[in-house]
Amino acid sequence: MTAVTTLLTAIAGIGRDARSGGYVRPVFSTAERDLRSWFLAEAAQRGLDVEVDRNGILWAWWGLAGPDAVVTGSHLDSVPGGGAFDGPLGVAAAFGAVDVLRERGFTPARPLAIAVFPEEEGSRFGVACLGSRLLTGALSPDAARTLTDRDGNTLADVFAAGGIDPRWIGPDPETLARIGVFVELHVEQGRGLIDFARPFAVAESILGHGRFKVSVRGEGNHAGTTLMADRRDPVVAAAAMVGAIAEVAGAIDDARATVGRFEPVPGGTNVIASSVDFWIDARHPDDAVTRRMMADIDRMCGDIAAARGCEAVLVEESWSPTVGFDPTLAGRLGAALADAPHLRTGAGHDAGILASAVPTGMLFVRNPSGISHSPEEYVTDADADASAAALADALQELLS
Ligand code: HGY
Ligand code: MN
Ligand code: MN
Repeated sequence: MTAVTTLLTAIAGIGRDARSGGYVRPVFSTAERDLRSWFLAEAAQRGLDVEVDRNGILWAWWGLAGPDAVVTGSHLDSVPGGGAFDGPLGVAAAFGAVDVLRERGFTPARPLAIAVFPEEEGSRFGVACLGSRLLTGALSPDAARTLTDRDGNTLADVFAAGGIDPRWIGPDPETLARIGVFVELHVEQGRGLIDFARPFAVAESILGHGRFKVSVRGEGNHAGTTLMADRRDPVVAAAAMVGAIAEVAGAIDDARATVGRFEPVPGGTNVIASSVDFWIDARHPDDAVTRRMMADIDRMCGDIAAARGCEAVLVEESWSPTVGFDPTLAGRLGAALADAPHLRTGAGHDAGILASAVPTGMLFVRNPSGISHSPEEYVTDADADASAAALADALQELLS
């Protein structure tokens, strides 16, 4: 068996970003395509038959691709400056679990597949879990094809360059029908397992989350010849909005609202910007609360903009409702992993999208830093290597 840490070490150099100290692995970038090649090589080494489906999802099959399959896996793309484990740990542990099951002499009673879903982070095209949304029909192919990245490349062009014909992306009921159950292993992205002092947990639910783009328009001008009183500076308006957004969310129990991307145009030191785009990631366990919070934020941005001679437009880019995982499956996973606590998570996953179509569960692996979407994200070698056996225990329960 190849240790999970060995598998992760083999890809540790791919997509490293000196500026953030983390990883930059956008879908179909050189880095993510190198990771896809790594996946194909590891699958081939295990005699797994690999398919790439119409949406760019990779499937490595142990046994004939067929109905009622047990599917595991995760994603290989990252957020900008992401950690080493968010996504790849679930893929590496899946290969490790296949090795463990084979060493146990176990023969699955039904097909097993390891899946890799593209653009889980939505970091290139703005829609989280894009691949699983296309597969399940949660995202229209026409809408997907016109999405663009920061450089203006359309998803259609990027997928075509990655070998995926954009004419055929979209709902794939035949592929979906093959999935009997999906179980994703993932690094825990909070402090839950630190507080429980346990290595693994079973997921209970995923917090609903929405992504929204705010475009603030003012008047571009010269930084030296324009008096302060004569300005309609969209950066000043947007900065006031960002502070107010944090206060609105801070006043609502369990709500989160984050602005992590803020782009003045044209972005010159001696230039008053003409416009600013920034994005809001908003989350709460109750979708209605998130909707109300965003309505309040929309009104507040409009008022702040008007008070400064600017205009603000807020549009929704991505929405994932709160998901409660299948309790029967969660019970089976819990039985397979002795005394693993059940955890709610604030992080989104493809498992959350697939849950609308098939029984879905997740396993979390302890992250001693409690930090994620950062180079600080961490899993000990012992827990990473043990995650293969933990996933194998869960899969064996489902494959028997
Ligand atoms: O954003 C999230 O919650 C996930 O990491 N994609
Ligand atoms: Mn993530
Ligand atoms: Mn992830």
